[in-house]
Amino acid sequence: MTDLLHHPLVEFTTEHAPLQFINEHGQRVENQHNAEFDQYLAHLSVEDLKSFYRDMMVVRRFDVEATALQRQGELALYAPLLGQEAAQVGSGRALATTDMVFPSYREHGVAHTRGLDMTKILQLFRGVNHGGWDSFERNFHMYTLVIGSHALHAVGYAMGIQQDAKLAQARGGQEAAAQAAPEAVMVYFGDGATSQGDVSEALGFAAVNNAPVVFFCQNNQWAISVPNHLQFKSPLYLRGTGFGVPGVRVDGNDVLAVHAATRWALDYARHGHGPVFIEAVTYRMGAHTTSDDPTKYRTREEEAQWRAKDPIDRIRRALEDEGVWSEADDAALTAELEGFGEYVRGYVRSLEAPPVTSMFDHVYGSPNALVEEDRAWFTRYQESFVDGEGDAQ
Ligand SMILES: Cc1ncc(C[n+]2csc(CCOP(=O)(O)OP(=O)(O)O)c2C)c(N)n1
Repeated sequence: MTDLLHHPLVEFTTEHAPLQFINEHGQRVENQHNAEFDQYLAHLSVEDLKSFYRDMMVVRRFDVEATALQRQGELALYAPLLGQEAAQVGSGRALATTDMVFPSYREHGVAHTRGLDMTKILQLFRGVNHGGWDSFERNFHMYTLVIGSHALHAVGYAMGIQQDAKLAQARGGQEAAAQAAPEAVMVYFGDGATSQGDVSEALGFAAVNNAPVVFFCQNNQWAISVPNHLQFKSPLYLRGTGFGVPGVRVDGNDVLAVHAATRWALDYARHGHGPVFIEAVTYRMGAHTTSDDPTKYRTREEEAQWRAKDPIDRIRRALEDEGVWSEADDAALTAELEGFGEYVRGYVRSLEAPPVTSMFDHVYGSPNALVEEDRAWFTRYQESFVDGEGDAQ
């Protein structure tokens, strides 16, 4: 009889082995699987590799600072990305500036690769506004806190790109359309999001419309306290195949493997072949958010196992082994990180709370009588506090 109480973790059999270029000891890996993806790393110079490491270190420093700021009461909440730096930097650095990104709420590293000042994100976590950046300035959409919903937004946007290309062709002829750089969309979500109907609906729509969208799933093993084995029984990278969307599983702690797979997928999507699903196998080393206590649901052994696969140690070891990382590089990076940490702390502490009635300002794009009524009521309510605590200004 089947043991219904036994839920094995999805196993990494050879068949399901993730794409890898650098193993957890920092050693180069060569096999048939990665040989197919080699061409997507050919453009990288030693300086590029060093900058991958540098980006990951900056992102981690940001994470450490933001977590500490939350503990000091400067932020209401923070969602750490500790451990997911390679998944985010490797994939983010594969994007073209013209591509559009739909992140969820943990994509601080991707924001950094887009050239967005990650610190701006902390406006949201301090609670002074709903975002703090312009989605179109860096083609990096607002964070989405409703799990999986933005997969649908991403597909809609990708279909819009297709329609724009058709229009351009109709207006300017074949030549003009061919000259425009083909754009793609990337949507980031976690393993937990794959349990939402929205993600399945998005996959179906993207597939039949051949939409230029890459579904990038960071499988960090946990959806808050719910582990992988309580969410699915078949490897996640195969999730798209039933919809006709090819999938690739990549070692999410290997920045080069992530980079190669994402470049391939974006190329595939932007050249009219349709969507791709990438599963980056990684681990959330920190808490889900600063409100969560992972000691309640996961073991110290599991954490130690993954700590040994730290994505930053791995690339650092590879750079050292190749003799391209010097003491001078180290000194320069340390100084840069110190300055950056100071900047993050100063920026957050300088953020002022807006007037509470500002929450009514952007409900609609044009004046709305009902919203104005609500604003007037709320203002009267605030003024009813005699101790001045409810200052509506
Ligand atoms: C539609 C919806 N349902 C539930 C929640 C509550 N919630 C917030 S985060 C989360 C887990 C998400 O896990 P995962 O998709 O794996 O992403 P991760 O946080 O691990 O990056 C849940 C259930 C939500 N925000 N939205």
